[in-house]
Amino acid sequence: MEDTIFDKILRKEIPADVVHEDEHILAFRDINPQAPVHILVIPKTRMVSFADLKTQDPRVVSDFITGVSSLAQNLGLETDGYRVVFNTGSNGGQEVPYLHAHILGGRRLQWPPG
Ligand code: IU
Repeated sequence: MEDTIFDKILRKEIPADVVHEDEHILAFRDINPQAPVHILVIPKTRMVSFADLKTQDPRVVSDFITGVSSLAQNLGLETDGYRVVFNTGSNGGQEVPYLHAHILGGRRLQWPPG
């Protein structure tokens, strides 16, 4: 698998504005935020995209998704709501080939996305 900028952030070779880290996930602020709160969450188990989740150990999937949900709560986003996005592949607009969830909140988001 290609070494990406997120691998380097995980290894602390590149700085990032980390908001949460535990044994399963790392979460940091997006450098080009699209909402007042825009966090990227990556699993420590390396995967390219959302498409890889179906072949993972269910505990890995659960730890990742539960981590995203808990983080959104801890960020105070549950009251007004938020959005979780997994851009997947080229049509999905995925630029970094390391699975990441975007958590977007802090404003009323538009639908449908472009
Ligand atoms: P995408 O889903 O792969 O398109 O999203 C990649 C995101 O990673 C995008 O929102 C970038 O602004 C963000 N990002 C970052 O936060 N830090 C970086 O060093 C790089 C991209 I490169």
